[in-house]
Amino acid sequence: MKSELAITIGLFLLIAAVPYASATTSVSGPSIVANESTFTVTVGTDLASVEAAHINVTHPSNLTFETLRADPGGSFDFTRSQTGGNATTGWVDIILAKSDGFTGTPTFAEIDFTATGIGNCTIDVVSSRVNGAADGTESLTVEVIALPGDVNGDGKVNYRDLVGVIDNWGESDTIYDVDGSGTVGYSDLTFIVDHWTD
Ligand SMILES: [Ca+2]
Ligand SMILES: [Ca+2]
Repeated sequence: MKSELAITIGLFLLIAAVPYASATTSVSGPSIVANESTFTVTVGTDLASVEAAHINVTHPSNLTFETLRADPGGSFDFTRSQTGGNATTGWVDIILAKSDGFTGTPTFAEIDFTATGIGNCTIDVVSSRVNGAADGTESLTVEVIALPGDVNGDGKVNYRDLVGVIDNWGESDTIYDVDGSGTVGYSDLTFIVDHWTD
């Protein structure tokens, strides 16, 4: 029994110590969008060789699903997809395959959403199986704001919003970090100028 235990522990340590190739299915897109606007997120993988994939993505109800372009790069021979959901959550399911495999890092899908409610919302790769094995997954959090650059919430983007950025320079407050870079700084000034309303 002792030797069996030693073998078991030894095997466990060996498996734990051996590095394995890990891949991640990711979803990327804008970090901040204006309410009522339509934007695109991209679902991809960093795996360099894909024969078959099955990806399931969910989104909250304050994002309205618009269109799905599965395999936008034409990397696969076989593509099917379905969408569905209920009052609180929608989902997109995609399957892809190629008889002789695809070498490269394919884009699995592009999905268009329209923002229909203010606040943070998360687009989640719930599951991804690539070449028959579970892939790592990531999610994307999008902040839906009433009007991009309107940091004081008066419905206009103007000098007063520039003052808000200047007065909170170097902070990480998401209200004044209008470009979502993580800090309040110069790029927020140019973001406001680019979204100027009066
Ligand atoms: Ca304003
Ligand atoms: Ca910023």
